[in-house]
This record gives sequence, C-alpha cells and structure tokens, in this order.
Amino acid sequence: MLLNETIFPLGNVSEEVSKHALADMTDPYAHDPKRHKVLHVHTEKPFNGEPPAGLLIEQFYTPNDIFYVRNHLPVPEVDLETYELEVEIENIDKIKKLNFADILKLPKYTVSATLMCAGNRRSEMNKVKEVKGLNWGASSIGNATWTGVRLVDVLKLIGVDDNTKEYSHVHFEGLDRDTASNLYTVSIPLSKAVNKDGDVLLAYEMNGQPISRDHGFPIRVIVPGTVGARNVKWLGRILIAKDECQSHWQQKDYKGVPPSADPSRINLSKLASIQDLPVISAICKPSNEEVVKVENGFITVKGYAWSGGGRKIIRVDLTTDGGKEWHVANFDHQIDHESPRHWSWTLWTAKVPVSKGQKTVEVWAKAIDSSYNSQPDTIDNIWNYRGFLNNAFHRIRVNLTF
Ligand code: MTE
Ligand code: MO
Repeated sequence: MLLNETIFPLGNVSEEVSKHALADMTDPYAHDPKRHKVLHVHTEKPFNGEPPAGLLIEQFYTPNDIFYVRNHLPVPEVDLETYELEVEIENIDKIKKLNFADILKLPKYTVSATLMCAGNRRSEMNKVKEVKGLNWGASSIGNATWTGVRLVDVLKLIGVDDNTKEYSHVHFEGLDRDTASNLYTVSIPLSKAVNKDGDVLLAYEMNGQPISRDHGFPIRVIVPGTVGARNVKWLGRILIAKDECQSHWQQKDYKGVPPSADPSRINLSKLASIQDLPVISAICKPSNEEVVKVENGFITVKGYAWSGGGRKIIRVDLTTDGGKEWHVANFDHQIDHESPRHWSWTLWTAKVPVSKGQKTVEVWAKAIDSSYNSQPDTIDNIWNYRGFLNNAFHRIRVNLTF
C-alpha cells in the first residue's frame, strides 16, 4: 500500500488565460480550463487529450494535470455556493437536495482506483481497419486516489439500500450540456451501487486535491472497475429507476458491437452496455519504433496492466519471438488489496532477451487477472466498427543498437 506517494505537479497551467476565452465569448467552449501542454490533443472542442505513455507510467498515481481528459461537451462552470445535488426515486414525488456542505458532513472515504476509457488503444484497431471514434493511444487510462462519500451513504438518505427490490438502476446526470440542453447522463446497475464492497464514490478530491474542472468539479462519480463513461463528472442528479438510462450515451454509445456488425442496420439498444471492463495491458516504455540499447543481450520494457470488476493482475507475460518463449514481468507497484476489490492498475518491468545481430524486435505483452482471464492474441477477432475494448496483446516493434 503506497497511498501516500508524492504527486509531482507538472507546472501550474490554471493561471494562464485561455486563448479561446479571448477569441470568442459566444463559443460554448470559451470558458474551458487551460490544459497541460504535454497532453496529446485529439479534439480541442470538446477537449480530449492523453499524456505520452512513457510519462504516464513514471508514477503509480497519475498527476492530476496529465491525467487523460475525455469530455463530450463544454466544461460547466459550477459555483460551490449554489451547487446542489438532487437525489430522487423514479415516480416518487420527493427530491432530496444536498448542497456541498451537506455532502462534506457524510463520512469521508478514500479509494485508489484506475479509470479507463472504453476507447483506450483504439488507434491500433484503426490500423487494422478504420473505426469510428477518437484515435486514443494507450494512455486514456490513469490511476488516482479518489476521496469523497460513499454512494451507499447517500442512497441511505432516501431509503435505498441492498434490500431495495423494486428498482434496478442508478442514473447519474452531469451538469454539462450542449446548446440544445442535452446533458450527459448514463446509468449503472443498482446492485453495484448498493454493494458496500463496490466502493462507488461521489468524489470531491483526486490525489488529495479538490477535483479540477476538467475532471468533474466539484463532484464526480467513481465507479471502480467500471468503464470510464459511467464515472459521471459534474454530478447534478442521481435517479433510482426501474430501467436503464435511455440517453444516447447509455443506449447508442459505449456498447460492445460484434466484429461484423453493419453500422447502418445494427439495433444498438438491444446490445448490453459496457460496464465492467476486461483485462488489458500496454507496453509504455519504449514506445513503438523507438531505438533501444541492448544490454547483455536484453532490453528493458515497462508498462501497466489492469482488469475491471476489481480483479487483481496476477501475471504479465512478454515475448520477443512471436510467442515461442514467454518471460514473466516483475511488478514494480501493486496495491495489496484482494479481488474483487482490487481497483488500481499494476505497473511492471521486464527484461526480455533479443538475439545478437537482430536489427528490430517485436515485443508482445499480455496480462492475466485473478479469474485467469487473459487477453486475445490479435485484434482481428475483436475488431468492431466503434473501436471499443481493444484488449488484444499489446505489440510494439523497436529498433536495436548494441
Ligand atoms: N461525465 C460527464 N458529465 N461528461 C462527460 O463527457 N465523459 C465520460 C466520463 N464522465 C464524461 C463524463 C468518459 S467517456 C470518460 S472515459 C471519463 O469521464 C473520463 O474522465 P476524465 O476526463 O476525468 O479522465
Ligand atoms: Mo470514455
């Protein structure tokens, strides 16, 4: 357990005036915050960016200002003085309203958890055959400590707990909206929400700091082990309901579609929404095509491994000869929790052999979780037109110098 590891801020960017703010006050993105310059930007409006993979794994807890940002809409401006969280049960005419001070009065709780977008590593899928979505590399993932109140404690205030049988879903509504006032809303199963070992949090701190605007100020939901999309930022409303949320984001997006699905004919509403994520790993150092020095016949590779649903990583295997021989990585950092409450990633290092005179080498990585789930070997059989859930073996090719 290394919860008190120092977080190194990478410079203060918040004091700089946003260029967009000066350019156009009618721009709905004019009041978005300034972002750290190391982020590789996929889109500016809405902002989507990820850090370089080599930097990402330098620390177990990802510094807040280089943590990937995935926004669908402009970042809302929330005033703590007037902020209110509404908690409601469907068809019951009673709304519980909590202001920020009310929330602070509930017991404080910290969870160490990794957050990952369903589109992480989509760019590799895009190379196999074109897919639809942001071209994420392997860094739309990050690990942090999240501090706030337990969702179970908030639900108790409206009489909802693990004895509640009439309802099956919890909807979370964000305060971000587009010009047509569509807001970001999704849901998770009530069973995850009322499970005290599910560790679902309404977080107001990230790595010991108030949550920044990009990451959901003042309150965001953290659903450990569950796809990034359900971790609603700028939380404004919680609704207990019989059915899953009917929003675009719950019904038309964030679904694992079959490899040969025809986008013009598929009925997305019939497919299951992505909730728990599968096991994944990535080699972050060296990067693809990098020149690497061979030392005594070995090269050193580093990366992360993680699994959804609270499953702990039990092994990471690497090969430099197309899978004839596999080498087991050493874990540099893994939290001491057991499955199914192991929410943080595992950082690993491996020394892998290369042959003398070899000019390039392909390195593959795969992780195994506590359920002995492993990763599919190729993208070919999991490819889908949305580019979701790419957890195939991670493969990089590097150039060698001796
Ligand atoms: N919550 C709101 N309100 N609006 C959003 O656009 N994006 C979701 C989720 N929560 C989103 C949101 C998606 S798809 C992901 S992957 C995570 O937030 C990203 O969280 P981060 O930007 O803090 O890394
Ligand atoms: Mo996402």
